[in-house]
Amino acid sequence: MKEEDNNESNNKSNNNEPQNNTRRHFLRNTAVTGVAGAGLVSGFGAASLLNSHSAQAASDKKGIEVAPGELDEYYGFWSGGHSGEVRVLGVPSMRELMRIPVFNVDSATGWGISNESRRILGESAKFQAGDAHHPHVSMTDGRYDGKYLFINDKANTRVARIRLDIMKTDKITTIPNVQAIHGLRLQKVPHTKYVFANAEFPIPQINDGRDMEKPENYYTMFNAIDAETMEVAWQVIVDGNLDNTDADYTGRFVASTCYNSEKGVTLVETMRNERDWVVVFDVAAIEKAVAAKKFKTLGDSKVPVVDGRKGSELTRYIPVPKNPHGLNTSPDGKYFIANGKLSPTCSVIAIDKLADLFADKIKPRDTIVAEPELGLGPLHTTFDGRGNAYTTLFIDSQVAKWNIADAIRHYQGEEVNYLRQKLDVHYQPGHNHASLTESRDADGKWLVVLSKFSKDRFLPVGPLHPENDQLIDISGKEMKLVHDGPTYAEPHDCILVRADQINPLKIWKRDDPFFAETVAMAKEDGVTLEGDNKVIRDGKKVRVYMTSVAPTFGLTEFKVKQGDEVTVVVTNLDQIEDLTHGFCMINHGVQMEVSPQQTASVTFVADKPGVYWYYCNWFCHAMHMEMFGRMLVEPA
Ligand code: RUQ
Ligand code: CUA
Ligand code: CA
Repeated sequence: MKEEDNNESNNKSNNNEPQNNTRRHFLRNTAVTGVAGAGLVSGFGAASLLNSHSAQAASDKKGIEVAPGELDEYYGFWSGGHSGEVRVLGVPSMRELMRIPVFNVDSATGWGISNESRRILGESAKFQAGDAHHPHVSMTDGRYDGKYLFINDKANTRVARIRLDIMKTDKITTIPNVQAIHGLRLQKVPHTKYVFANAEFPIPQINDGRDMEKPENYYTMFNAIDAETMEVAWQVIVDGNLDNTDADYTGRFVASTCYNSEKGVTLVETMRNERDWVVVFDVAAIEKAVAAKKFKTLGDSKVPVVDGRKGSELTRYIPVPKNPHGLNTSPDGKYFIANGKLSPTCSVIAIDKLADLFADKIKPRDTIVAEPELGLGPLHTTFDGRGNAYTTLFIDSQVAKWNIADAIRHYQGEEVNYLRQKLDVHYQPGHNHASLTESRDADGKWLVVLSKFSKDRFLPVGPLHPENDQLIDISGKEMKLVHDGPTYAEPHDCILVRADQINPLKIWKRDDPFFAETVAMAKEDGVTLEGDNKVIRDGKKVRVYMTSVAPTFGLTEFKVKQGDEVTVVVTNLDQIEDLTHGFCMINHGVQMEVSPQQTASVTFVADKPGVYWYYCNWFCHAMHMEMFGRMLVEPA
């Protein structure tokens, strides 16, 4: 088989595996037989295991070369999965431009260490881990407006907002009375008023020890967060669980997949039903119910909770096969597409039929206008703006390109082939994402496929392998793989935004709200941050204010007493782009970034007597090594 030849040639340098034991076959066989062996999946026959797909076309470099000094056409924002961060890449070069710490602790910038970051983390600063899945850029009238990027933390049930002018996290909200925010999307029209967030796991309500052995009493909720205040606006109780979500282009409807209609608490139980569902939320009706005070609250939370379980006027449940995963809105605003995962199909829901569904003029399944069969393990679908959809097939390790209009004609009984192409990827793709695909501007140029496994593709780096983010040119008739990009755990998802849609600042503004509380503290101490170098004692608390101008700190020594709680505030007076200083207090686990015109602060206890050097740890000057000072800690 051609495919094995292909893999074998990739294998040569690092192992002698027999041909039929390639990673691709191993994963595909275990994934399918593992499930089918339990007798739970129909339609995944042995024949489909033996299908060979055509060999991967040789990598075609044309079009991705972005020469030194040249800029990329797109910003890509990558989630960092359980690394907890967000990464900024240039596309098509796939060069990593920046990392934005969010739910993690970051040694370089001091995220999770500095006072400014800890204020933003709030109560959840006690967590040093997170699981960031779905990055999405705020929109106005269905187009990216470049203001914010929102992202979920599945691990600790949080939603964060990143300001795209400074590329820093500026708000983090913990969602009450639910567990594991997974699917996250934004209202597209008229603008991003709400961030919609699916809480995945049903739990007892209230979760205080009651009903633990009664999973039938558990439930989960769909959440809307006000994008400006980042407060939870309302929550909707649902049946089953919630996986992924997306919004329409009218502002009225949002749809979420549910893979656990069974309300199972084990894997096997979640696969019992041949169909689960897509739940559609009527945002306008929910807002009306909340305004009319038709809600309850749960526990200490004041968030309005409305009931969207089956029979509610606020939701409709559309049965789809089986354990569906991704939910994607086509950029023409016509369709919600639910990806079947354990079914080889995608279900295409006509959004213009939903008003009739809510008016009870039609039945839930009447909204389905196509259910194309694409291959094994459809997870996520993306679009080129020319009527084609691209669906990742996790088990087949392929991307299937298909035509939506043809799939609809086929569903109506016409003999038409909706499949355009299947392209091998390496291996096990989760999300894929085409340029501008979540907006009206979907331009069909680039497709990023986030492959979960990379065996045989890169130099080996120990048992832990990188993932493989592959870049595919979709501008022509055929998809062409043009680049492999190894990445660290675990880009779940990414979003590609045109470079002109993002407008970052080059140096900080002195009145930036990011450090406004620190500025207010200085004001109370009578300190002018833009010039003063002062030590203020306040009982056992000591505040040390200093400036930094390359290559010196305004204070080259300060004295405290053993046991003092010391807050060091550094203001970078340099006005030159790219002249970042750092502050590191040796043997105190303290360091942070101080970029041009930024004020940053950090608090620690001077618990050991003696001399402690501090130094600048961002390279700033020929005399950067000499940018230091001493903290003298007098014994108690
Ligand atoms: S969904 S597993 Cu993005 Cu595929 Cu989180
Ligand atoms: Cu300042 Cu290095
Ligand atoms: Ca199920």
